[in-house]
Amino acid sequence: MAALRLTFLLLPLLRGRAGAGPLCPRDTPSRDLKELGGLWRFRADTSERRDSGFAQRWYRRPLEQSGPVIDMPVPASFNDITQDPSLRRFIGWVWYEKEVLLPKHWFQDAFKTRVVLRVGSAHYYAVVWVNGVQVVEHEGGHLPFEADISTIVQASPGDPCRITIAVNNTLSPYTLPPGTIQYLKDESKYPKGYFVQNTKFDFFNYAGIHRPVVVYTTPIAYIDDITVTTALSGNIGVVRYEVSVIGSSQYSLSLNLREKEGKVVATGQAAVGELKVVDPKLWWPYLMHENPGYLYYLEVRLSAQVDEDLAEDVYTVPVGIRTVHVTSSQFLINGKPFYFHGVNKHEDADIRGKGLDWSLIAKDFNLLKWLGANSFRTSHYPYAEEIMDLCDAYGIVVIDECPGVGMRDIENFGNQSLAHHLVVMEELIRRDKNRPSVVMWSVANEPASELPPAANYFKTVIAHTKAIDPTRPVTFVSNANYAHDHGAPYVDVICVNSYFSWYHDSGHLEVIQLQLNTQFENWYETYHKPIIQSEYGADAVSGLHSDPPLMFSEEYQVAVLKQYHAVLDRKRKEYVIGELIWNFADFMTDQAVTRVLGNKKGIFTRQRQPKPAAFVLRERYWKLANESSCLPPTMQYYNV
Ligand code: BDP
Repeated sequence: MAALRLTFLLLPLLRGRAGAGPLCPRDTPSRDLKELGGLWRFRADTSERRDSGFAQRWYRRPLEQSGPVIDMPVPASFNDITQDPSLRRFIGWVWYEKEVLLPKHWFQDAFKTRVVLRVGSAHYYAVVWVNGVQVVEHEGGHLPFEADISTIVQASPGDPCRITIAVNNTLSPYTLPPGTIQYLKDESKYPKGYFVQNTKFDFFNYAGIHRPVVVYTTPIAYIDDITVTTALSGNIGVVRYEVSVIGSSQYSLSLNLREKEGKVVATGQAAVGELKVVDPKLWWPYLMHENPGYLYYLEVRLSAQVDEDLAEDVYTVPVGIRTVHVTSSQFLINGKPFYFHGVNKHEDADIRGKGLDWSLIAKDFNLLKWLGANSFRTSHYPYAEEIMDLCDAYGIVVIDECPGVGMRDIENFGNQSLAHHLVVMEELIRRDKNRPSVVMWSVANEPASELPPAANYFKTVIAHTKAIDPTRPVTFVSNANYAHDHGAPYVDVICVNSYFSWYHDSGHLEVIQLQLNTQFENWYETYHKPIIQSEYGADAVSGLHSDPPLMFSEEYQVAVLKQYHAVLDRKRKEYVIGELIWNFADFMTDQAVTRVLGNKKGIFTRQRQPKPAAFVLRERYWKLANESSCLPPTMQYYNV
C-alpha cells in the first residue's frame, strides 16, 4: 500500500522543487503577458498504479500520440466537465497539454528577455514540462508557482512551444489539507485494487488547473520583489518599502508613489526606504468610509547594467495606507474599532468547480456589497489573486486562511506536516503581504487542537508567520473546547465556530442563546482576547418551508441566525469583534447522508439566488454599518 501511494503522489519529488515568483504578473511597459486559457488537451492516467504517464514519458511527445485525449477547459476543475462519473471521482495523475506560439519579438533580442511560465494554482501536486523538459514542480493547490523557461523556448524560436502539466489530487496525512487513501480489500464487496480517498474537511476535493496559466517576460535584469508596509504617524502616512533586484548588481531605482489620479506624492531612489505622505487618503473598509479601498500606486523603475547593455524594468504595486492593531477587546483599523460583519466563502460553482470565473467573481462582489458585508474569511484555502485584488480595491477586509483544514488526526501534527505548513505560510505571505485588505492570517480551520502535539505545532506555525510578517495578527479557527485548546494561547484573536441547535441539540433553537453566551464567557475569561464568531449557521434547502421552523427549512435557518444575533448584539458591546456567517453560498461536498447535493448552509444558493436568511443578514449588516461607521447620512441606506 505504501508503495502504491508513493507512486500516486511522491514520484516527482525525486526531482528538486521550485517556488513561486513573488510578483503577480501584470502588464507593464517592460513586460509582456500572454494568458493560456481555453481548451487544453487532457487525459487521466487510469493505469492501476497511475504511473503510465511517467513510465511512458507522455511529456516527451504530443499527448495525443500516447493515447486518447479530450478537451479540457483551463481554468476549471476537471471533475464536473464530462458525463463520466469515473472522472468526477478520479484520484491520481491527470495530464494537460497546450501548444502555444510565443510572439516573435520575444526572441528578437533573445538574451535580453526572460520568459517565465506561471501557474496560478493547480490542485494538488503539479509537474510541468516545456518541450519535454521538466521545468518546475509544486506541492499544494491554491498558490502560484513559476519557472524561468527562457533557455528552452529560445532554443527554437518561432516553433510552437508545448506545455505539459501533470496534476495529482492525491492527499496524504502530510499534505495540506490532509487526506488518506484507503484500500478496500474484501473482494466479496469491492473489485480488486479498489480504493477511495478519505478527507476530514467538508468540501469537494475539486482538482485540476484552477487559475490562469500565463507566460510573461521580464528584462534579463528585473525587479524580483517589492515589499510594502504602512504606518501612520500623526498626519503622516509612512510607506516603508524594500525592492529586490535580480540579474545585475549595478543598477539604479526610481520610485514614484502616485495617487489614483496619477499625481506623484512621494519619490525614492534607494532599494530600501520610507516614503512619507502628508494627510494621506487612508485605506478604509467598505461601509466604514465614503471612499473605501483607496489605493496609491507605487511605481518602481529599474535601470540595470548588464554587460554592455542597459536593462529597464518597471512594476507597479497598489498600496493602501492603513494600520491594524488588536487590543484585549477590539480590532482597530486606522485606530478605529472594526466589527467584522461578513461571510465565509468557498471557491465553488456549478460545472467549473473551483476554476476561476470572472462572471462569478463579479456577481459575488455585487452580492457582498448588496448584503452590506464588510469582510470575509478565505475558508479554507487562499483564494485567487484576482479576487484579492478586488478586495483591495473595494475595501473588503480579508482573513487570509491557508489550506490547514481537516487536520483531525495525530499524524497531521508531526514534523513532516509542520515543515510543509511553514512553507505554505511562506508562499501565502509572499503572495499576499502587500495587500491592505488582508488584516489577519489564519493558519488553520478546526484542527484537532485539543491533541497535545497541537501545542508545539501551532506555537511554531504562528511564530513563523509572525516572524515573516510582524505587521499582522495571526489566528486559527477553533471548534475545540476552550479549556483544552492547545493552540489558542498563541493566537491574537480567538476565532470560534459553533453550530448550536444544529450539530448539537439538533432542532432545539431554545438553547442557542444560553449556549452561545456561555461559549463567549468561557473563552473571554480564559484568554482576554477579542473573539470572532467565525462560523455559525444552519442548512436550508432552498424552497423547503416549515412553520414552526424545522431543520433544513428556510425558516429554521432564519430562526438560528436570529437567536445568534440576539447574543452577538450584547457581546459586541464587550469583546466580540465579528460575526461571519457559514456560508455565503451552498457548495459541493463529498457525498454523505447529511449532505443534499452538497452543503446547504448558504444564504445564497449555489446559483447565487438569495434565501430568506440573506435578507435577514442584509438588514442586520446595513444596520451595523450605519451604527458604527462615519458614513454621511446619504450613504446610510441599502445600496440597491
Ligand atoms: C464547520 C467547518 C466547515 C463546514 C461546516 C458545516 O469549518 O468547513 O462546512 O462546519 O458542517 O465545522 O457546515
